[in-house]
Amino acid sequence: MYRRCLLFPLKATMAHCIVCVFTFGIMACGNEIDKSSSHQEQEKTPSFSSGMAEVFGATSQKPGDPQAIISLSSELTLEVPFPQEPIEIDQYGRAFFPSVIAIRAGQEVLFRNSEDELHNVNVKDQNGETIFNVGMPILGGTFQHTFERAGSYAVACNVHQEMAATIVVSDSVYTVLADRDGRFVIHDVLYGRYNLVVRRGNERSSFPLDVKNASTEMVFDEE
Ligand SMILES: [Cu+2]
Repeated sequence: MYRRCLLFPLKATMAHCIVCVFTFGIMACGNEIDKSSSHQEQEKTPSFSSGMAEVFGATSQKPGDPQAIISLSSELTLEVPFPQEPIEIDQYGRAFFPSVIAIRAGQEVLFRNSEDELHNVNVKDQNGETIFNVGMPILGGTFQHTFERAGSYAVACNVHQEMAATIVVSDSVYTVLADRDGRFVIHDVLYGRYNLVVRRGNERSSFPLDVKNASTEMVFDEE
Protein backbone atom coordinates (compact mmCIF):
# COMPACT_ATOMS: atom_id res chain seq x y z
CA MET A 1 0.00 0.00 0.00
CA TYR A 2 2.60 2.48 1.16
CA ARG A 3 4.87 1.52 -1.70
CA ARG A 4 2.22 2.43 -4.26
CA CYS A 5 1.76 5.80 -2.64
CA LEU A 6 5.46 6.54 -2.91
CA LEU A 7 5.44 5.84 -6.62
CA PHE A 8 3.29 8.85 -7.39
CA PRO A 9 5.42 11.79 -6.29
CA LEU A 10 8.38 10.65 -8.38
CA LYS A 11 7.57 13.19 -11.02
CA ALA A 12 7.22 15.70 -8.22
CA THR A 13 4.37 17.60 -9.77
CA MET A 14 1.63 19.23 -7.78
CA ALA A 15 -0.95 17.00 -9.44
CA HIS A 16 0.85 13.85 -8.39
CA CYS A 17 1.13 15.06 -4.84
CA ILE A 18 -2.59 15.66 -4.75
CA VAL A 19 -3.30 12.25 -6.22
CA CYS A 20 -0.97 10.74 -3.65
CA VAL A 21 -2.72 12.48 -0.77
CA PHE A 22 -6.05 11.30 -2.13
CA THR A 23 -4.76 7.79 -2.64
CA PHE A 24 -3.38 7.62 0.84
CA GLY A 25 -6.52 9.11 2.32
CA ILE A 26 -8.75 6.64 0.59
CA MET A 27 -6.47 3.75 1.43
CA ALA A 28 -6.57 4.80 5.04
CA CYS A 29 -10.31 4.35 4.82
CA GLY A 30 -9.90 0.95 3.22
CA ASN A 31 -10.70 -0.88 6.39
CA GLU A 32 -13.99 0.98 6.66
CA ILE A 33 -15.28 -0.55 3.49
CA ASP A 34 -17.99 -3.08 3.48
CA LYS A 35 -18.66 -3.37 7.20
CA SER A 36 -22.26 -4.18 6.51
CA SER A 37 -21.75 -6.90 3.95
CA SER A 38 -21.59 -10.54 4.82
CA HIS A 39 -18.44 -12.59 4.88
CA GLN A 40 -19.68 -14.38 1.80
CA GLU A 41 -19.87 -11.12 -0.17
CA GLN A 42 -16.37 -10.26 0.87
CA GLU A 43 -15.24 -13.60 -0.46
CA LYS A 44 -16.75 -12.74 -3.81
CA THR A 45 -14.81 -9.49 -3.99
CA PRO A 46 -11.66 -10.31 -2.08
CA SER A 47 -9.62 -7.54 -3.64
CA PHE A 48 -11.83 -4.59 -2.72
CA SER A 49 -9.41 -3.11 -0.22
CA SER A 50 -6.21 -4.27 -1.87
CA GLY A 51 -5.68 -1.74 -4.63
CA MET A 52 -6.61 1.41 -6.46
CA ALA A 53 -7.18 1.76 -10.16
CA GLU A 54 -7.59 4.25 -12.91
CA VAL A 55 -10.57 3.20 -15.01
CA PHE A 56 -10.72 4.65 -18.49
CA GLY A 57 -12.41 4.12 -21.81
CA ALA A 58 -14.29 5.72 -24.65
CA THR A 59 -18.00 5.53 -25.32
CA SER A 60 -19.23 6.00 -28.86
CA GLN A 61 -20.16 9.66 -29.08
CA LYS A 62 -22.19 10.85 -32.03
CA PRO A 63 -22.20 14.50 -33.08
CA GLY A 64 -24.95 16.37 -31.27
CA ASP A 65 -25.30 13.76 -28.52
CA PRO A 66 -25.27 15.08 -24.97
CA GLN A 67 -22.04 14.32 -23.13
CA ALA A 68 -22.06 10.93 -21.43
CA ILE A 69 -22.04 10.56 -17.66
CA ILE A 70 -20.10 7.52 -16.50
CA SER A 71 -20.52 6.00 -13.07
CA LEU A 72 -19.46 2.82 -11.32
CA SER A 73 -22.06 1.20 -9.14
CA SER A 74 -21.36 -1.44 -6.54
CA GLU A 75 -23.56 -3.52 -4.30
CA LEU A 76 -21.21 -2.68 -1.48
CA THR A 77 -21.14 0.54 0.50
CA LEU A 78 -17.89 2.25 -0.42
CA GLU A 79 -16.49 4.79 1.99
CA VAL A 80 -14.91 7.19 -0.46
CA PRO A 81 -14.26 10.71 0.82
CA PHE A 82 -15.80 13.72 -0.88
CA PRO A 83 -13.56 16.27 -2.59
CA GLN A 84 -12.42 18.87 -0.09
CA GLU A 85 -13.47 21.78 -2.28
CA PRO A 86 -16.93 22.26 -3.81
CA ILE A 87 -17.22 21.97 -7.57
CA GLU A 88 -17.78 25.37 -9.16
CA ILE A 89 -20.18 26.72 -11.76
CA ASP A 90 -19.32 30.24 -12.85
CA GLN A 91 -21.54 32.80 -14.53
CA TYR A 92 -19.59 34.72 -17.10
CA GLY A 93 -20.32 36.17 -20.54
CA ARG A 94 -24.00 35.42 -19.95
CA ALA A 95 -23.27 31.70 -19.73
CA PHE A 96 -22.69 29.03 -17.11
CA PHE A 97 -19.20 27.47 -17.03
CA PRO A 98 -19.15 24.57 -17.19
CA SER A 99 -22.62 24.02 -18.55
CA VAL A 100 -22.75 20.36 -17.47
CA ILE A 101 -21.38 18.79 -14.30
CA ALA A 102 -21.68 15.28 -12.88
CA ILE A 103 -21.46 14.90 -9.11
CA ARG A 104 -22.17 12.45 -6.31
CA ALA A 105 -25.18 12.72 -4.06
CA GLY A 106 -24.12 14.78 -1.06
CA GLN A 107 -21.59 16.84 -3.00
CA GLU A 108 -21.46 20.61 -2.74
CA VAL A 109 -21.67 23.00 -5.67
CA LEU A 110 -20.45 26.60 -5.51
CA PHE A 111 -22.18 29.02 -7.89
CA ARG A 112 -20.31 32.20 -8.69
CA ASN A 113 -21.08 35.34 -10.66
CA SER A 114 -17.77 36.61 -12.01
CA GLU A 115 -18.99 39.43 -14.18
CA ASP A 116 -20.39 42.90 -13.92
CA GLU A 117 -23.92 41.81 -14.70
CA LEU A 118 -26.69 40.72 -12.41
CA HIS A 119 -27.76 37.06 -12.70
CA ASN A 120 -29.77 34.61 -10.72
CA VAL A 121 -29.47 30.85 -10.25
CA ASN A 122 -32.75 29.02 -10.54
CA VAL A 123 -32.44 25.26 -10.03
CA LYS A 124 -35.27 22.83 -10.68
CA ASP A 125 -35.30 19.06 -10.26
CA GLN A 126 -36.43 16.66 -12.98
CA ASN A 127 -40.07 17.06 -11.89
CA GLY A 128 -39.88 20.81 -12.40
CA GLU A 129 -39.88 21.55 -8.66
CA THR A 130 -37.78 24.54 -7.66
CA ILE A 131 -34.88 23.55 -5.43
CA PHE A 132 -33.73 27.14 -4.95
CA ASN A 133 -33.75 30.46 -6.76
CA VAL A 134 -31.23 33.06 -5.67
CA GLY A 135 -30.00 36.42 -6.95
CA MET A 136 -26.28 36.58 -7.68
CA PRO A 137 -24.55 39.89 -6.86
CA ILE A 138 -22.14 41.14 -9.52
CA LEU A 139 -18.38 40.59 -9.46
CA GLY A 140 -18.01 37.72 -7.08
CA GLY A 141 -21.42 36.88 -5.66
CA THR A 142 -21.54 33.23 -4.59
CA PHE A 143 -24.06 30.68 -3.42
CA GLN A 144 -23.40 27.17 -2.19
CA HIS A 145 -25.74 24.21 -2.25
CA THR A 146 -25.38 20.53 -1.41
CA PHE A 147 -27.25 18.20 -3.74
CA GLU A 148 -28.39 15.36 -1.54
CA ARG A 149 -30.62 13.47 -3.96
CA ALA A 150 -29.72 11.75 -7.19
CA GLY A 151 -31.33 13.10 -10.32
CA SER A 152 -30.96 15.60 -13.10
CA TYR A 153 -31.23 19.28 -12.23
CA ALA A 154 -31.86 22.14 -14.67
CA VAL A 155 -30.04 25.37 -13.91
CA ALA A 156 -31.31 28.64 -15.40
CA CYS A 157 -30.85 32.37 -15.10
CA ASN A 158 -34.21 34.09 -15.51
CA VAL A 159 -32.59 37.35 -16.55
CA HIS A 160 -30.98 35.73 -19.59
CA GLN A 161 -32.97 32.99 -21.30
CA GLU A 162 -29.88 31.77 -23.12
CA MET A 163 -28.19 30.79 -19.86
CA ALA A 164 -28.66 27.10 -19.01
CA ALA A 165 -26.73 24.35 -17.29
CA THR A 166 -27.36 20.80 -16.14
CA ILE A 167 -26.27 19.13 -12.93
CA VAL A 168 -26.45 15.33 -12.88
CA VAL A 169 -26.32 13.87 -9.39
CA SER A 170 -25.54 10.19 -9.03
CA ASP A 171 -25.76 7.79 -6.10
CA SER A 172 -22.44 6.30 -7.22
CA VAL A 173 -19.30 7.46 -5.43
CA TYR A 174 -17.49 7.26 -8.79
CA THR A 175 -19.15 9.57 -11.29
CA VAL A 176 -17.50 11.52 -14.08
CA LEU A 177 -18.49 13.43 -17.18
CA ALA A 178 -17.01 12.08 -20.42
CA ASP A 179 -15.37 14.61 -22.71
CA ARG A 180 -16.94 15.70 -25.99
CA ASP A 181 -15.33 12.74 -27.76
CA GLY A 182 -16.79 10.28 -25.26
CA ARG A 183 -13.53 9.59 -23.42
CA PHE A 184 -13.47 9.31 -19.66
CA VAL A 185 -11.13 8.57 -16.75
CA ILE A 186 -12.17 7.67 -13.22
CA HIS A 187 -9.35 7.97 -10.69
CA ASP A 188 -8.71 6.18 -7.41
CA VAL A 189 -11.18 3.33 -7.90
CA LEU A 190 -11.05 0.58 -5.31
CA TYR A 191 -10.52 -2.85 -6.81
CA GLY A 192 -13.69 -4.86 -7.11
CA ARG A 193 -16.67 -5.75 -9.20
CA TYR A 194 -18.83 -2.96 -10.56
CA ASN A 195 -21.45 -2.12 -13.08
CA LEU A 196 -20.27 0.69 -15.29
CA VAL A 197 -23.28 2.81 -16.15
CA VAL A 198 -23.32 5.13 -19.16
CA ARG A 199 -26.00 7.81 -19.12
CA ARG A 200 -26.60 10.11 -22.02
CA GLY A 201 -29.71 12.24 -21.72
CA ASN A 202 -32.47 9.76 -20.85
CA GLU A 203 -30.59 6.76 -22.23
CA ARG A 204 -28.88 4.47 -19.82
CA SER A 205 -26.80 1.36 -20.38
CA SER A 206 -24.95 -0.83 -17.93
CA PHE A 207 -21.87 -3.03 -18.34
CA PRO A 208 -20.25 -5.37 -15.81
CA LEU A 209 -16.66 -4.40 -15.03
CA ASP A 210 -14.07 -6.18 -12.92
CA VAL A 211 -11.53 -3.66 -11.66
CA LYS A 212 -8.39 -5.55 -10.70
CA ASN A 213 -5.54 -3.74 -12.46
CA ALA A 214 -4.06 -0.35 -11.63
CA SER A 215 -4.93 0.68 -15.17
CA THR A 216 -8.25 -0.79 -16.23
CA GLU A 217 -9.65 -0.07 -19.66
CA MET A 218 -13.38 -0.41 -20.21
CA VAL A 219 -13.90 -1.88 -23.65
CA PHE A 220 -17.41 -1.46 -24.96
CA ASP A 221 -18.45 -4.39 -27.14
CA GLU A 222 -21.50 -2.60 -28.39
CA GLU A 223 -23.41 0.49 -27.57
CU1 LIG B 1 -28.01 35.88 -16.25
